[in-house]
This record gives sequence, C-alpha cells and structure tokens, in this order.
Amino acid sequence: PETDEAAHFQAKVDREIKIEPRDWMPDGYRKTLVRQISQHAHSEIVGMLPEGTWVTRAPSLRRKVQLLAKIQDEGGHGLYLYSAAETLGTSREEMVDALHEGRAKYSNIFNYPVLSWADIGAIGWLVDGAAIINQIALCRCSYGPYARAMERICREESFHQRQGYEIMMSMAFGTKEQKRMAQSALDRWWWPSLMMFGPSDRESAHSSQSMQWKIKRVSNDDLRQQFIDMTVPQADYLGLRMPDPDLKWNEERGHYDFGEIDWAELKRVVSGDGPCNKERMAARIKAHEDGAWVRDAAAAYAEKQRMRKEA
Ligand code: FAQ
Repeated sequence: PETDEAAHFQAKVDREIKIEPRDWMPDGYRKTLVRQISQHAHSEIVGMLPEGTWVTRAPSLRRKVQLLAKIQDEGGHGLYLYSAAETLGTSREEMVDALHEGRAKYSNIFNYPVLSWADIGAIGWLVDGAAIINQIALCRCSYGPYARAMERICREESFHQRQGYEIMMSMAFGTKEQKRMAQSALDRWWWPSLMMFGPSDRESAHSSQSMQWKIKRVSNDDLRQQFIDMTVPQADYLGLRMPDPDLKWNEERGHYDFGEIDWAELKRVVSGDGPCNKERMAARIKAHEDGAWVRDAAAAYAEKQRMRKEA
C-alpha cells in the first residue's frame, strides 16, 4: 500500500539516501521537482538573453570571449537541467511549451534591462553570486540527478562570479565615469538580486513541504541573509555604496540587518509585468520558431539512422 511506500520514502530521505529516477516517490515530490527543475532550466536559458545584448558591444576581444564562454555555459546548464527534469517523466517539449505559454515561471532577475557594460559585471558578481549560494544548498538535494547536476553547475558559476567581480574591479578602480557606472549598476541590480531567493519564509508556499522532502535544504530567508553577509564586504572593497540606508552590521545577530524588500515588485515581475518580460519571451519564442527546421532535420536524421539499423 502507498502509505508503506510513503513511509519508506521519507525514511530514506531522512537517512540522506538519494532518491533516484526509478525509485518510488510521492506524486507531489515528483511534481515539485518538475516545477522547480524546469523553472531553473528556463532561468538559465532566458538568462542568456540579457547578457547576449552585450556580446557585440564588449569593450575588448578578451572581454567578448569571456562573456561568450559564460553565456554558452548558461545554455549548457539549461540543457543539463532539462535532462534532469526528464528523468521524472516529463519531456523537454512539454517544459518549453509551458514556458512559452506563460504557464511556467523563470527567475525574476532576467526581466531587467542591461544598460551599460558595468551591468555585465554586476550580473556576474551579484546574480551568479546569488545563484551559487542557492545552488550550493541544492547540491544536497534529496533527488540524485538534480543534486549531481548542481555540483558541476556550481563550479562553472564560480568562474562566472569571478568574471563579474573582476569587471566590477576594473570599473570601480577605473576613471570617475567608470566608477559612476559601477555604482549605478549596483544600485539597479542589488534589490532584484535579493528577490532571487524568493518570497519571505512566511509567504513561501512550497518551503515547508520542500524542506521536509529535502528538496530545499536551507530556507529562502536564510540563503538571502548568507548572500548579503557575503556580498557587503565585497562592495566595501570596491568602494561602492549599497543602495540600502538600513543596511547595518548587527553585532548581536552576527549578520547584517537590511531594509524592507519591495515584495510587490517581485510579484509584478514574476507575474509577467516587469520591464523586459515581453521582450524576453518574444526573443525566446522567435528563437524556438527559427530553430524548428534544425529540430525537424535532426529528428528526420535520427529516424533514418533507426530505419537503416532495422533494415
Ligand atoms: N523568480 O514557495 P516559493 C540562474 C515563485 S539562477 C521567479 O518560495 P520555491 C543562473 C516560485 O516558483 C536563477 N519566481 O517557491 C544564471 C513559486 O511559484 P509557482 C534560477 C519565483 O520553489 C545566472 C512561488 O514564487 N535559479 O539561472 C522566484 O519553494 C546568470 C512561491 O515561492 C533557480 O531556479 C523568483 N526569484 O522557492 C543564469 C534555483 N521566487 O511555481 C544566467 C532553483 C519564487 O508555485 C545568468 N529554484 N518564485 O508558480 C529554487 O531554489 C526555488 O525554486 C526558489 C523558490 C528559491 C527560487
């Protein structure tokens, strides 16, 4: 009976035994994983777009090569994650359709415009920095294929984060105008980066169940605090000011206190009404449609190979 299976499943999770694709799992566990992993994959793929707008405008050949390599990595992460989600019985087509039809979410952060080269630095520093904090915790996720995907992805994100911070260093320690650009990028990307960790624990719909199943290992608020504590000294080193007048070290807590996040903005951006949502989705759908002939050709070729083998 299912109750025995459910108890056995939870006991395995509690003993830190990874759940693998062929193992029995509750429907809700499967659904939650498909939702989270596919949203994660969509974020990687949509995440290529904002940075992509700067490939042709990178300030030097070396910067261009670095940026291209980073963007290519994000594409790889997306494909890797779609494969991890497919082990749960869904298909890439279903997931991509859900994204294009607005049924699946992707990270809030990729709906903001990339206004200057300094923003490329800020994205690597803050967005990849936030992604790493979140994903290091996911390396201990109870679902084997997701946890293992996270390990490699974290290593690559770590290169991305350094790449971004290094751009911030050259801007912040450059001319007055460059420093001003770096400050402006930090001002615009700081708050949306904090929103990447999701709603507060009190508001988070899925957290308690996901924590019990050990899909999530650390809560939204705790990860956000970790990110803030890590990043403030990095901004200090750059000589940049955090755009938060309430940000202050709290000796007693051993953490930084920070100001109120604009949750209404997160809701708006996640529900499709951010500054670049329409543009991002239009670009994704166009790329998908323009690529249809490649997918058709690949499928026809695979079919031909199969028939040849059978003959
Ligand atoms: N944006 O109950 P919770 C990257 C949704 S990094 C949009 O707390 P959960 C690397 C949430 O889905 C970015 N939606 O949900 C890169 C749910 O909606 P639903 C990707 C958000 O799942 C860097 C509802 O709100 N990383 O791509 C957001 O337990 C640079 C309720 O929230 C991941 O996806 C948000 N920020 O916790 C690429 C990490 N927050 O589905 C290119 C994996 C919440 O019920 C360039 N995901 N929502 O309709 C996770 O860790 C979790 O899913 C959370 C949310 C923590 C994001």
